[in-house]
Amino acid sequence: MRVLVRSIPDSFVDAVSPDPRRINIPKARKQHAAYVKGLQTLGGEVTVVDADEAHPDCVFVEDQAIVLTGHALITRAGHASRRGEAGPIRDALATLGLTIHEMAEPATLDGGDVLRVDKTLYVGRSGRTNSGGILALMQCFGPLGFGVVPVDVSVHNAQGYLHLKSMCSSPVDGLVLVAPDTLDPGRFEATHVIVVGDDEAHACNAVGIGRSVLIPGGCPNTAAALKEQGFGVIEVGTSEVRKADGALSCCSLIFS
Ligand code: CIR
Repeated sequence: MRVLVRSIPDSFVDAVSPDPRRINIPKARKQHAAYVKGLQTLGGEVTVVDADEAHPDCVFVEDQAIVLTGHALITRAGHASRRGEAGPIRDALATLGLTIHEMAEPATLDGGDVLRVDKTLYVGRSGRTNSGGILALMQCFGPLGFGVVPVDVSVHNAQGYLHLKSMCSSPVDGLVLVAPDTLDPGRFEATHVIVVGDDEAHACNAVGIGRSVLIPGGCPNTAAALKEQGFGVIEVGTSEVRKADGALSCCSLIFS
């Protein structure tokens, strides 16, 4: 699997956050390095894009592109301060051989609102992703065989969930993780659907390769549930990205 990540700038302390808390930059970089190492351990071939001091949130590359079956849809981020992050991501993806597609104003979409489960793309209609962004997603990936299913995330935005994938993720094929009291887990057709515990809600956002998953450290019940269902588990610290409303999936684009 290919993995694209971006380094953390010193300006990460100024990342967009509804609840600004002091980010420890050396600790954030250490956690990021462990994340990258975890994905390499699982066989990921990692490309690192340089940090951009002018864009404090640039580590969150997931929001900048949807990458599937050799095609990359470069998004137009929902938060204006993040729109300048896209150029180097587009260039890196083009260099890796992907066919590039783009969306135009007034469309907005954050990759954190797009959950792929097999050939279905669930897309959150959120404070970041609008109808134009959803239409652009349909126009790009519909002809490539994907169904697009909008999900209203606005009510969950009010609960503090920024994106659709703040509440759920599908770190590897056949597995969906869901935060408690959010989405109906029954709506996802996957062999393994796990609703994580109340005190581990943030473990609903995970990444993985093959049959192994990276989850936030300190979530023993989620780790046990995954292991019980046959998945390998690597725990990584997420305290610093969480201060910026981020999670594990936000920090990479993973594609074959
Ligand atoms: C933002 O507000 O845009 C960033 N501080 C957090 C983005 C997190 N991205 C993601 O969940 N995909």
